Amino acid sequence: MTVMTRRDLLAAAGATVAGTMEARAQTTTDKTLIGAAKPKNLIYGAALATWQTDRDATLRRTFDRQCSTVVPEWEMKWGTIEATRGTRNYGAADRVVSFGASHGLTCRGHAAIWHRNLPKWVDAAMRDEGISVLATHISDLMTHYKGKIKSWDIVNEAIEPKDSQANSLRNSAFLQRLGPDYIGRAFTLAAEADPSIQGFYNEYGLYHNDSTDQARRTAVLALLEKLKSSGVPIYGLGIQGHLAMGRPFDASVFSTFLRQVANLGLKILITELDIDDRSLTQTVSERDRLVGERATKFLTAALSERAVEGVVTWGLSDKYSWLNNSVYQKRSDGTMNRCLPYDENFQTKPFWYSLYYAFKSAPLR
Ligand code: 9MR
Repeated sequence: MTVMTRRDLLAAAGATVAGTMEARAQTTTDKTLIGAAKPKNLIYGAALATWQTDRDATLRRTFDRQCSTVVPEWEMKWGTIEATRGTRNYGAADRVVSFGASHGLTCRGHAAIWHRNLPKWVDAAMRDEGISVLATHISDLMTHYKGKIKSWDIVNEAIEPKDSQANSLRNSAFLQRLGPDYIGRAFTLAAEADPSIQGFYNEYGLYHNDSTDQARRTAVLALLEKLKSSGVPIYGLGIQGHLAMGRPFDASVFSTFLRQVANLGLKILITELDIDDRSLTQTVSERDRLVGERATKFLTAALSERAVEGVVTWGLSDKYSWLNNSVYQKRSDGTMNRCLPYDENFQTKPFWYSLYYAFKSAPLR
């Protein structure tokens, strides 16, 4: 008969406790989005605004548990940082970076050059001084976050086929004042200020199977090809992923596009995923089911492409989505747009499970 010593008993008890704790930790980790994404070397994150995390402990906790990445919704835009020329205010943007750091989250930069949220003075300044206006902004931004932010949306939404300009470039103040080369120059200026960044071209309207998105896919591919062949230091394409239930989606069309981008030697990130359910008139649970189904189709196609490095949703909870916080975007029946993985009470929805199982079944990177 084996007699257990007091030490054996303690060791056995310790092992059991440790084992239970480990099992619990594994279950906890496993049942989170980042717990599903990380073993595949994928990232999962979401956008936030400081006014949201300042007031909402549940939101903070959800970021803490579910994400590896955080993106500022408005804090890093030019209009926030330099509303008045020469007075650069990084206060709010820095708070997003430190929120990330204190919760173990990496911050992505969004967005250096965008035609919206552009301070009024920039247009006239570019007219008079040209590219140096962009150079000052980009190099200050990259230098300020050197060593803190690696993944950057350098140019956002520069394509708009409806503007009828050469190569479908958006008829923005940048195009008008600086000409078409401003896009490549922006990437070069960013890399000069911080050679270690991953510079993304970020764009919406690349996923629906209709002529509008087809025109944008064609134009974006042509732009990316040109940037690559001219040796511009671009790391990847950010595909925003503002999907609409009222528009058609075809996984094979989307997969072909992803492959074409990957073949240029670019990485891809889904940067702003949400699913607008304004066109759906069914019950809430049926709407959620349909949104979840669309998410699964989209995510399965996206994550099957190994150049895709992960997914960022444009928020976590419907409560704070831009689709519920702008009069222009609200559903006409007055109910919440159920566009994100969590509802307004932070209950998970089918969309959450679509993300979870898409990560689980994604090939290893
Ligand atoms: O969600 C953002 C909203 O809170 C801002 O008011 C708006 C203007 O700055 O930008 C929204 O985010 C946009 C993102 O920066 C670029 N792609 C489209 C997003 C939704 O409009």
